[in-house]
Amino acid sequence: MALAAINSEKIPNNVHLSDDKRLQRALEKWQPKFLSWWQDMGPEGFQANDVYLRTAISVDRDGWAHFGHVKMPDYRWGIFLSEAEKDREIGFGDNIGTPAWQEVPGEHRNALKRLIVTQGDTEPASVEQQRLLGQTCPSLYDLRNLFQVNVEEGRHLWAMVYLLQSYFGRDGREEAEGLLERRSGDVDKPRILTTFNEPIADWLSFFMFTNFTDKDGKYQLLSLAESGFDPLARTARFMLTEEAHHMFVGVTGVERVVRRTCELMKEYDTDDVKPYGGIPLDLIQKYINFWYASSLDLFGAEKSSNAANYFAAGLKGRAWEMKKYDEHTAMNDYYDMTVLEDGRLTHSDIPLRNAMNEVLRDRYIEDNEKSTEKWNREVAKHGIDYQFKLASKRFHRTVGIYAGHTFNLQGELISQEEYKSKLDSWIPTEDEKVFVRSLMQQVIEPGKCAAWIAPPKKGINQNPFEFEYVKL
Ligand code: BYC
Ligand code: FE
Ligand code: FE
Repeated sequence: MALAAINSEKIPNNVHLSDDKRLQRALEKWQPKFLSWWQDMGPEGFQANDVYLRTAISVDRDGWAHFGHVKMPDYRWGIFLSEAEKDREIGFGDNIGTPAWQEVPGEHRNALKRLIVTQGDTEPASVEQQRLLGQTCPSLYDLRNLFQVNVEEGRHLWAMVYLLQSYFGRDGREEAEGLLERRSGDVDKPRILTTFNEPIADWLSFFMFTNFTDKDGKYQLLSLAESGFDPLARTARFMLTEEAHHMFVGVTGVERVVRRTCELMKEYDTDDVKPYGGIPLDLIQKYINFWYASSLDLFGAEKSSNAANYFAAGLKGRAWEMKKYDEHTAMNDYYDMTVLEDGRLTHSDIPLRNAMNEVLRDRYIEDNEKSTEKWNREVAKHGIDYQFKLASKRFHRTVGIYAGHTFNLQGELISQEEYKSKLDSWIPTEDEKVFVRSLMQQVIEPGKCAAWIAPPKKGINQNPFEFEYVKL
């Protein structure tokens, strides 16, 4: 029933789009531009193949998604907001207890637009970064997961464009165009945040990205889900539903690489599995170091007046603001921050509102500990003595107070010379990236899997691994 109702609309939605002709026209004008961007910058190849994809069709907790084979350009990118909470109030900051905004408050218009544009920019950026990976997929199952992530990031772009076109008038429409014009990695018109301009040239990087970077997405969306601007909060809440699978792809992807490496280590009784077509554990650790540090940057500066203003205004809260905190003004509290003073590390009490980026980053770090524990359990199962570790949050940063200083993996301040001489042992070198890329040979026979990665323990939506996830 739900599916039939939604399929009758050009743009599936639960926002009564057909009642708002002006908005509907604006979105229908943007739609062909999106499709043309998808053709140019979306996945290379496989656009004419049927892919077993999940499509959001409603916001019902059970039954929000429909699974079936569909050609990617025919994917039904829809607009879905979580159900409205009756009489919702702003839960934090200076406007606490006043009704949540259903329209954009004039004094916060620019700040809100900036948040929405920044969020929106990451979605197409990630599709661009991943566009060539189909050529080297390790299995049909992985190929399908890649495309699933890609179409859903496309839907997340739609979600932000809906907010821009619906609530921000003409400059919202201009920003919506801009989201299709910037390009990941482009020198002249790059994407806004650094991580989204990094190349994702191999599947190990893809799994690192969907684990570490999509998880930044989770935490940013959790904080936007608390927003006093109700349409943004409701949009973010529904996006989180889809996000879980993206991180699943990442964490289990790395786990499968680890499993395969451990099998090879056992079989050949060596740590150096390169000659046998595996990725050594310490090289996996170097990929972790790189993508983790880059994703930590995405939380912004440790001390940020932007973040303080967002919180004060009620635009962006902490993750689980209403569920996990008792005090919601953050006015009289401090954050004990490790800062640099006269060339050494010391402590400083930072007014909590100014430390909101850091508070969110801390929740994110805790979440990541769970991924490394999972990978370490896999290593332990094989009776191998090795542990993955997350580097200090000061290591290899390019944003915030630690940027421009040199720290080792433990977060100790070291000289530039020492840093330079050791960096190659901490993050992947060009040669190592070339090696990893050399392993990436396309495998697209149903039920077959590349040799550098173990097959998954189960398939998608109760289907077996051998299922024809992409019809060739
Ligand atoms: N790269 O005061 P600060 C996702 C800039 S991922 C480059 O700390 P703020 C997804 C910053 O713009 C989630 N520049 O800034 C994942 C500022 O510039 P100006 C994306 C950076 O605003 C995978 C200056 O540095 N969502 O969904 O407090 C696949 C000072 O910084 C970076 C959001 O990000 C950087 N990494 O914090 C697909 C949520 N970081 O003003 C999708 C919306 C900072 O001096 N965005 N700068 O020129 C925000 O909440 C904030 O903009 C940020 C930055 C947390 C990102
Ligand atoms: Fe997303
Ligand atoms: Fe995602």
